[in-house]
Amino acid sequence: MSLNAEAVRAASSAFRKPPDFHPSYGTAGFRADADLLASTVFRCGLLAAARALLLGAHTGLMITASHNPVVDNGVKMVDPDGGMMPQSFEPVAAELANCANDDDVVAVLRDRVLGAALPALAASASASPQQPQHLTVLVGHDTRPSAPQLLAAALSGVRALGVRAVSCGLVTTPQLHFLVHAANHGSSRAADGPAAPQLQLYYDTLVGAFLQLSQRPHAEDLNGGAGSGAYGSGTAERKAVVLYVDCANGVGAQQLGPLVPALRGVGIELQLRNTGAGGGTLNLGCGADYVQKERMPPSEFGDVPAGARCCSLDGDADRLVYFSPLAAAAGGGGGGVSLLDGDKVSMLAAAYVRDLMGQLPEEALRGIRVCCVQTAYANGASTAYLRDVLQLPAVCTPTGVKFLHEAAHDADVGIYFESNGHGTVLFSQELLKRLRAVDSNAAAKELLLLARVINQTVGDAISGILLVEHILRRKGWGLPEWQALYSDLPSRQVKLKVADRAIITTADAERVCVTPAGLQDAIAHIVQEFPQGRAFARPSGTEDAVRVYAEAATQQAADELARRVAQVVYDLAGGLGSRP
Ligand code: G16
Repeated sequence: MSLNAEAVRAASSAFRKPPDFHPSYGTAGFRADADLLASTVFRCGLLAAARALLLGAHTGLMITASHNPVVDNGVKMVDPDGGMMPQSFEPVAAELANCANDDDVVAVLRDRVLGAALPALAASASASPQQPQHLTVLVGHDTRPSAPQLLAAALSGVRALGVRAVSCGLVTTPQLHFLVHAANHGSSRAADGPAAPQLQLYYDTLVGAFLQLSQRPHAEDLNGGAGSGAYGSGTAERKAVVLYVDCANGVGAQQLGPLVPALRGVGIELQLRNTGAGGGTLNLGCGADYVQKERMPPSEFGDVPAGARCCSLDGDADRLVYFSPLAAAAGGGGGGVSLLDGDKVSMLAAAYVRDLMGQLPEEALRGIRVCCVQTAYANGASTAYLRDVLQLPAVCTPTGVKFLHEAAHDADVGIYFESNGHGTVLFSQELLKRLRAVDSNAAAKELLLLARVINQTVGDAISGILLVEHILRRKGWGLPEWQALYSDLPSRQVKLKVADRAIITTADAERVCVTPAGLQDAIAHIVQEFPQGRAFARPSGTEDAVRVYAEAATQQAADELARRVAQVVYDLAGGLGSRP
């Protein structure tokens, strides 16, 4: 295979980079105002095709800006294993996205992306079935109005390298990750690449395993345990529930459709809200980010009774938080929500998996490591619960699924969730092999089914709903019992604008500011005034903002601590607008 420079140059000329636009590869890929992004998405198409050529396998590209406002868009890159593009490739992705002209695009692609691999690719192309036309880049998108135009740019980029581009249409980000993995593994792998996306396989895998789980008695009962202890009573287990789902006016609404009849059949009634049908705007006054940060019920929840079981997805359905509306104060004031964030999902999953592991025979457990991965945003009470009650090891990484996912892979069971609701539970191949070897043990069987319910490629709100509902049902719990696992420390998150957020750099998994000079000392000085106080500031990798997190013994104190830290950020890092 040789690079057809002329084809790349010609295709690239249709997608010129705006001169003053300097895209950077952030927390989850490129993200910006959609009007600026055509060249970036075209070049990501080139990059996804180049990764397919380099690895001899199918890759993916998702057009989404997830939780951002509807006017933004972005790209998330998917590697053949269904995971994210490795971080080592991010600098060259940024270099390609920032090329000033078509010649530079060709040069970076040839010298920096394909580079030394070009001669090898040329040699293998004649011998191998993995010629460009047999490799596929699967492209998905969310519900943003800018999607069609950016999809065209992505497809053009892929095809400029002679690789097949297949549009999966409207899919969630986790579905696209799943599809890419499926295209490269197992029964759906075709010699000439996937002709059509295999969404049915996604539902069959996750929902099929969930339905099997819901028909099984408690693992503890089957293993001869008391049965009504940790897992609750069989009667409570069968109680029908209504779950109100805030779909953020995003792609999750459509993709949850097949779950509605399937879950109704086992006594779970999904009531979908903010589906887009009511004319609502993506992520505006709704969605997981809104509910988690504002602690308010989303739009279209006015008639949902206080105490109801509710959850909220984000725009591309890779985040999930649960909540319950609180009764409005006398006089009609907004009632707020009782929030069960990503930390609560994580602890619920960790407690459950730990209980199941405790029922496995000794030989299955030898040398097996279970670990929870959190970020600096994890509520201090969740970290204490993990350490003191569950007695599981915890790892703290910087913000971003890419960091947590990697750390979770170091364990045999890696449980990772960000507080904002991104996360999953990863099972190692070694553990799955051991579980298969003892699958007459009911807990082993249940863990094997859980590994199918839980999306193994990336955090997935749909998969998360199935996981949470299964555990709650097993335990015979409602949201209050789940909430009572531990009491969150009061916390507050705020964001502010500064002239250049890149001047804030951090260390120690973002818990310490390195620059600008004096900022960390100022934050530390303020924090010591607050009992149980903890605070940090970090530049967002998805929005033009600096985020400040604070927690303290009371809500009033957490609010005040966040405000004081935001003030020093404003003063020392070039705050814009009015001082917090
Ligand atoms: C993305 C990432 C998440 C991260 C979030 C916020 O979420 O995938 O891992 O927590 O951005 O990042 P930041 O604080 O740097 O803006 P999403 O849902 O927008 O894809």
